[in-house]
Amino acid sequence: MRKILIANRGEIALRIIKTCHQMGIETVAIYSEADIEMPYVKAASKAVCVGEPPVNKSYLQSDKILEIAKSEQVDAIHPGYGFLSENADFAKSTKNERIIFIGPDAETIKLMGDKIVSRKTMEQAGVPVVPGSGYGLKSIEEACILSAQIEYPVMLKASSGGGGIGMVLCENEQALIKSFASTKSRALAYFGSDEVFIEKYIAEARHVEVQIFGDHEGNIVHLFERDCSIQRRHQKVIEESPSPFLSEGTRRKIYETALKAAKAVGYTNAGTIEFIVDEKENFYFLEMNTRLQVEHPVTEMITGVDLVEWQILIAQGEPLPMQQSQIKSSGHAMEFRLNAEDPVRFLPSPGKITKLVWNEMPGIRIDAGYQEGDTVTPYYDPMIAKCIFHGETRKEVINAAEGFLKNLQIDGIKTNAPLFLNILVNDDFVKGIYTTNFLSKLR
Ligand code: MV4
Repeated sequence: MRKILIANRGEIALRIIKTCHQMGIETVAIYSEADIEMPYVKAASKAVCVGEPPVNKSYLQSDKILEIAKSEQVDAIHPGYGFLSENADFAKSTKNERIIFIGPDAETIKLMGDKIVSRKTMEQAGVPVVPGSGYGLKSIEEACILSAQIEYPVMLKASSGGGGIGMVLCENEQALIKSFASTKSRALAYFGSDEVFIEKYIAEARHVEVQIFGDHEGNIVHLFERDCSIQRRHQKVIEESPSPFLSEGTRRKIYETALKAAKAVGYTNAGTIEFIVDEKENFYFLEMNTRLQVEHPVTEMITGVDLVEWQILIAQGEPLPMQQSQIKSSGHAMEFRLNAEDPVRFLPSPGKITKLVWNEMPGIRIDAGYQEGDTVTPYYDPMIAKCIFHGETRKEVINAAEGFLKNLQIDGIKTNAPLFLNILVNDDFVKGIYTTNFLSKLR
């Protein structure tokens, strides 16, 4: 490849540009009118304005982005995460223009985007799924009968949802009846389909995901797991690898299962298989993310692999650069998503970053989308940087993170750094004892 268009913004656009330039590949950035001063725009070989600030007028304008890709004569488009990254139609129209979409093929994106179809596909492949309806519910009566069989609590999920959007926890029949119609109409408004299904709710669980890669010769490898149980309202806050909770036996089994899942669909490029793990270490497939994820640096820190480089090599038809036995996990890594947000009310806090100073040190990686003097606008995700720490042990990583965050200077905007410092001194967190409910209970 000679030239790649990055259909994204902020830290991930900058992250992709860095690898492209290391590989001698030219880059074309796109930017909205609100992003003209952003570091990634300056870092790219060339930048083209894609429209007005709102995402519907800029980063989601697939036709306009394709037009830019064609007129700039790029060989490929890297979609990053969010925006068009899991849009099967976009992947397909890119291919129709004979431009490479850096990701899996459109059919796989579509299959995994339908949570009922992906569940069924995995079940047939012998991958454990959570007990549930397994098909779209026709009526509230059907939902009640099945939920009584499965036993409450249950989760009502939109088949076209994902990532926590369009799902409701129902503790009993009354709650299910109350949520049924509103969940359906919300799903229709958000995703264009009102299909919903139910699953037994796995309580006090861990959210563990396995990074996998597939090439066009049918080889699949895993790059270990990430524990993403520390979330608030389905927004991940901290991710780490290895998971402090999994036993070696379960860990081996979860990798094998992830490989089985990826092989079942002939997966190519980077993907993540999400599992929910209960107290007894039973694990179940939840969904597959067909993109590079926000938390990919955790995997890069423990393996030394450049995931974006692998994505580009595979997209241009090369085999996986390493066999499974050559991929090693070393030490421990933890990522903190630094957001422009009010630490008390958890609401976005846009504004001008008047000061942004941190201490560079070995074992610390900062993937920032902004520099001192930049403005965080209200149009996009409020994440300003990812702080990733790597060390020999989990304890070492926790100490490094605490030292770093105490000395981090940010003025002009509020951030969630105080929340991180709270978490880092929490006994249960330090012991590695936490579930998806951790933040809702933290005081
Ligand atoms: C679940 C679950 C428990 N049981 N499904 C959230 C993200 C999406 N990928 C799937 N998610 C979940 N699905 C069943 N059947 C738990 C989660 C979940 C979660 C739920 C509530 C609060 C925080 C959570 C964090 C991670 C996963």
